Amino acid sequence: MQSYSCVNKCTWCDGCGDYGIWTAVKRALTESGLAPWQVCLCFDVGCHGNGSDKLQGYRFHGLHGRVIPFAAGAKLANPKLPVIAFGGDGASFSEGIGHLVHGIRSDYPIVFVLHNNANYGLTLGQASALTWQGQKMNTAPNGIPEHTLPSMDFVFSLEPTFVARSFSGDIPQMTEIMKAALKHRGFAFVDILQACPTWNHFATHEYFLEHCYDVTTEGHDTSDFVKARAIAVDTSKRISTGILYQREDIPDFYEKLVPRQGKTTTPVEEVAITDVTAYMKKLL
Ligand SMILES: Cc1ncc(C[n+]2csc(CCOP(=O)(O)OP(=O)(O)O)c2C)c(N)n1
Repeated sequence: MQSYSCVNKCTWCDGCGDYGIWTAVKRALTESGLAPWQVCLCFDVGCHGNGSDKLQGYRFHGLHGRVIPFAAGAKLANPKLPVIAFGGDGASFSEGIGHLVHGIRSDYPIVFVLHNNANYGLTLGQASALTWQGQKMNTAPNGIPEHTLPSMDFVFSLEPTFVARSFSGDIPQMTEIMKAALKHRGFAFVDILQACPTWNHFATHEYFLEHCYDVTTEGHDTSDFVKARAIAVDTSKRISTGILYQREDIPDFYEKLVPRQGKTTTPVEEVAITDVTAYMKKLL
């Protein structure tokens, strides 16, 4: 099969978690039997977004905070196409938080991979909504006064159908999660806790190694919403990773669209040149 490898060199900092995530994405796509011409990869603006030209595939690098709308648009136009959207925590929980809300509640059938380095990396380490309260960051030398946004509680409040978490140092686990997310019926929220050795000196690679545990080793039931939410939210002593919650029994957004019922073609296949002259004449 054609490879996802690309001649362009990565420009991320040494030790950046983006290397691990980028590797897992390529592995997951390859192991899913998908060639680069069979996928659509959508990137937000940020350090992670600079990976958009470091792998093969149909790729789209859009505006900051807007990756979910354009990924969802691509998917709804061509539902046969696997679509992955990549976004940073800065973009996804501030500029683009409205899109995240509606992406989850609408259950658009796409995979969303959160590059969660708990800061605005590309613009040199400002605090994001997910930076731990009190951490000294660029433009916040005394620590930010706001409390940290409880991202997982927020995601669960939107009644998601797939929630998973991993960390950028665990390539095998990220690969398996992404493969499962690609098969998921609706919106798959994949939170990757990402090492950022340049700007994030609190949630480091070593910290994740010490605190993360795989829920499959404890027989976690992924259909248990209450338990999944509880172990996703409480990271005070240890951090649960793996697929935390999944349900496959409800139709996704596209499947629920009344005008699409019974159609065997996709919207892109229905695009045709239409002569509107008669219609325009009627209007004038
Ligand atoms: C609407 C808008 N706001 C702000 C910016 C400036 N900007 C570009 S990248 C970036 C930081 C991105 O941080 P994050 O989304 O967390 O991704 P990371 O770089 O950490 O991967 C910012 C603030 C922009 N380009 N557009």
